[in-house]
Amino acid sequence: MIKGKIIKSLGGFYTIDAQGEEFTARAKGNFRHLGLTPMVGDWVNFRFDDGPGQENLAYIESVEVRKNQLLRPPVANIDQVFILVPLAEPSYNLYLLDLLLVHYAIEDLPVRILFTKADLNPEEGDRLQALYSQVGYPSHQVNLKEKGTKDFFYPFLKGKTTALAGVSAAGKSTFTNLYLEKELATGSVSEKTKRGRHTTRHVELYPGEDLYILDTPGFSRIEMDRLEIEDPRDLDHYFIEFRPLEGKCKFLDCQHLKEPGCQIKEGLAQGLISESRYENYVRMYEELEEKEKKKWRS
Ligand SMILES: Nc1nc2c(ncn2[C@@H]2O[C@H](COP(=O)(O)OP(=O)(O)OP(=O)(O)O)[C@@H](O)[C@H]2O)c(=O)[nH]1
Ligand SMILES: [Mg+2]
Ligand SMILES: [Zn+2]
Repeated sequence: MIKGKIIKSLGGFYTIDAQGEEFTARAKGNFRHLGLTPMVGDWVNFRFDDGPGQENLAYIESVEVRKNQLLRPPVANIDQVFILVPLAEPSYNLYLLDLLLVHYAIEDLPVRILFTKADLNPEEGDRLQALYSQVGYPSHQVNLKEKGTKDFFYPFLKGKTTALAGVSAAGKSTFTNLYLEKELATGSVSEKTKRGRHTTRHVELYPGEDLYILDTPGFSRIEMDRLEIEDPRDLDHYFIEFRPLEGKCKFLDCQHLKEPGCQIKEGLAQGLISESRYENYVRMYEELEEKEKKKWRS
């Protein structure tokens, strides 16, 4: 039996990276009635079918227990997420960034923020890197086309499986390409809109030197249903800079909106909490409330 990692899944065929080589495999029928479908990111054990004419096809015999499992995109065993936020072309959207940060806080995944295309907008790069570092996220501004970028990020990637997230044209495939031998397709915003689609169209895990990177298609819509929160009152916990103030407001059930004696609003007044982060908290809170109301109406 050989152990490897599924890096691609297409029409019932799995591509497995093992011992520096790629193998194509099918899953044994017995998985289906166990309700278990192998997925990208799974560590699996497989063997070759030695029947006549089957020499090159492998069979997955077992799937190892998953450390975690994401739904969108469907992938297992992610160690960390890099959120790529373009500083220009297209211009950034901090609401979307804060939404993603809540999403990954719920998933309990470590996040690093890369403000890309810093060469096109260095002033905003400085401001946003400082803002999100103060919130508590490791943040960088980077020109992905600059020599040195590869070596700079390598220590953060080594030994890990890293998922990339971000809108179309954020630079996810450009970043992935730094660590691969083969070259992935990349494209400018205008090329993308002309063709009306994203350059990357499927989810694939790429093996590099002691690392895996998940390149994903960018999303262009802000999807509130991405948030797996039922009760808007749980939202504050996922704004990580609010956590030290948890339980310190005058009212125990303070939602930090209009209540007196609110420590979050106090922090805002003192400049400890950023205005855009607070505004996005309120906007998310209201959208969650709206979602809840709709649920009761239907
Ligand atoms: N000037 C500049 N251009 C960059 C930088 N990073 C990426 N680009 C360019 O931005 C364009 C989009 O990059 P991609 O890597 O295709 O973006 P993507 O996130 O993979 O996009 P999708 O596959 O559509 O989700 C390409 O033309 C890149 O060459 C950067 O730091 N500076
Ligand atoms: Mg891409
Ligand atoms: Zn409060």
